[in-house]
Amino acid sequence: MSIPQFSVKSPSNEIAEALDDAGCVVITGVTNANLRQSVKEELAPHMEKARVIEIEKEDPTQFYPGRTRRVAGLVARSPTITDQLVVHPLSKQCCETLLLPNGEFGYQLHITAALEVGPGARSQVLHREEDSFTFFPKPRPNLIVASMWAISDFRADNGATLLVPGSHKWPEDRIAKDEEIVQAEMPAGSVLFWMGGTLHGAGANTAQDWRYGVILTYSVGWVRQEENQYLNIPPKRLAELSPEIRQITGFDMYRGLGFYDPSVRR
Ligand SMILES: O=C(O)CCC(=O)C(=O)O
Repeated sequence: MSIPQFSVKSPSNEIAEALDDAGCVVITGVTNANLRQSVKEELAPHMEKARVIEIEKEDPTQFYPGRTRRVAGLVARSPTITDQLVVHPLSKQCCETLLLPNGEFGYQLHITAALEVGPGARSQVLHREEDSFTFFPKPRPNLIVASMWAISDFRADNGATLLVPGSHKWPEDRIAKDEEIVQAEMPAGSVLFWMGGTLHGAGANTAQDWRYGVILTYSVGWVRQEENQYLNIPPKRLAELSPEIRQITGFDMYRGLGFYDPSVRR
């Protein structure tokens, strides 16, 4: 099975249907060079400080491979990502189609991170975004939609994401064969969506350039978010957010979940 490919002009309901069916889709031509440059500039001071484990010192059992860099807390750190990617119409369409049936009162931002894969990095172990929700037997209900925004080109040799299309519908005991693993090669400006149940991981980088992506994942509004937005978004930044962003980052109630007393928080 391959990854269905679309352009930004394709009808978004067809994109969401293909995502449901194959568990992953690539859409090209979604962001322009100015937006990508703004993302890089806003995150550069944080990326420079991010710890990179040298290959010689890396532990092969670690989830994050050596020679990779990761910066979270993107709502606090990047206005461009917050305003233009977090609530992008394509993401909203995919979440509305695939998450709202399992949580009609809304969905929320689950993880934000900028991910760079450097020359020499090994591939990451294949995993599912929904692996924290062990309560549900596999295949689990749709709980998460994930996106990876290509800030650089994603090529087979520089660590483009590995995916196993269709694996979001697999039973517990099915293991991916090598020939079932494909790579999401896509030019800068594209976005890859995949389902929380789809096996995936960063590819190995055998090239000379760093692969740069921004991962934004979304979950149904009644589960705990993987990234703690209440700590990663300081009050000063929270006060700047639009009602829509505030809601999607999880600061509004989901029915009775998450109620608070405004007189306590100053
Ligand atoms: O970097 C990638 O392509 C995938 C990253 C990923 O799945 C993760 O870090 O959880």
